Amino acid sequence: VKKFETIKQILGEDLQKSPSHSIGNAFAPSNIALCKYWGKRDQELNLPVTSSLSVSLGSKGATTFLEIIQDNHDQIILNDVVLQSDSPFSRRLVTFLNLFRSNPQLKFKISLHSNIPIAAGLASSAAGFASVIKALDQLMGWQLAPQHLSILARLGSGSASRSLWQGFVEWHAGSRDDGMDSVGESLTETWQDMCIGLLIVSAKEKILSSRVAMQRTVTTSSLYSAWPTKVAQDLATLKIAIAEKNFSLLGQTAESNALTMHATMLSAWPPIFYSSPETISAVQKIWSLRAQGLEVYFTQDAGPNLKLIFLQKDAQAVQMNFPELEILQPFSN
Ligand code: 2P0
Repeated sequence: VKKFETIKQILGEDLQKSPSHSIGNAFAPSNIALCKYWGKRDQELNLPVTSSLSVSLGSKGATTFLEIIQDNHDQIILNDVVLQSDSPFSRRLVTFLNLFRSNPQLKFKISLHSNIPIAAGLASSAAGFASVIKALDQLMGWQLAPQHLSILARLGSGSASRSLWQGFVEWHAGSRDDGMDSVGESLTETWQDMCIGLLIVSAKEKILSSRVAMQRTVTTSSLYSAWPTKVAQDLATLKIAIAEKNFSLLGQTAESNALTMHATMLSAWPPIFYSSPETISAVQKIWSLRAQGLEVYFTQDAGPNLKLIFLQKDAQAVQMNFPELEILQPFSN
C-alpha cells in the first residue's frame, strides 16, 4: 500500500499510461558499499536506518531485456535459464513488476544477465533491480530522472537505490515516512587508480539472505544501537578520504565499517556468522601483508567472499599474493 503511494507521487497519471515501447533494454552496475546499509526503519519501502556509501563497478553488473508478451504470466530468464514461477527470485521480481503494470493483463518476458560471478555475492539484487527499473522506464516511456528511478529501484531492494550511477554513490537515509528523501546521489569525485579485487573463497549458497539477517540484527542484537553512530562517523571520514585522496583513511574506514557490521550480526540471536574458515585465513593474510607494508584492505558483505581494496601501483603485488583475485578498476573501464 505504501509502495503505491510512493509510485503515485513519482509517476502520477503516467501510472495508467500504456507502454510506449514494446521492449526495454538497460544495464546497471553492481555496487560495493564502503559504508554499509544494515537495518531498515521501514520494511515495506526498504527505508534504511542509516545512510550508506558505495562504489559502482563499471561494466560489471546486470543487463535486463524486457519485452511485452501475449501470455497470462510473466516469463523470467536468469543468465539464459528459464526460472520456475515459484522460485524466490521469480516471486520477488513479479511482485516488483506488479507495482508498475498499467493493467493486470500486461505481462513481460524479463531476461536478466549478470556478468559477475553469482558466487561473488555481487550478482545481488542491487544491479538486478536497478537494471529492471531502467528497462521499465524505457518500455513505459516514463523518462524519469535517475533520482526517481533510484527511489523506485529501492522498492525492489534497498541497495539497488545506489546502482543508478557509476562511481561513488551516497544513499541518503532520509527522514520522511514516505521515503521521498531516501535516494541515491552521485558524488562528483573520482579515484582513477582505485582497484577492487573480488576474492571468491567459497562458491556455496548463502546461509541466510541479507534481508532476513539485517532484520534479525535490528531486533535482537544488543550491539545494534551503536551502529548508527559508527555509520555517521565513517560516512564523514570516507568523504574526507575521498576529497583528499587519502587512501589509508579510506581503506581503514571501509574495513572497520564492515567488521563492525559483522560484529552486530555476531551478537544477534540466533547468531549470524557469514565467514568461512577460508574467509578468516584471507583476512589474516591481508593483515599480515599490511604489517609488511602492502596497503591492501577488505570489505565483506552478507557472504563469505571478500572484496579487496588497493591502489593500481600495488595491483601486481596483491595479485601475486591472491592469484585467483579478479581485479576491477571502477573508475577506468
Ligand atoms: C550493503 N548489503 O550496503 C549491505 C551490506 C549487504 C551487506 O545492501 O532487503 O539486498 O533488498 O533491501 O539491498 C544487501 O541488502 O537488502 C546489502 P533488501 P539488500 O551493500
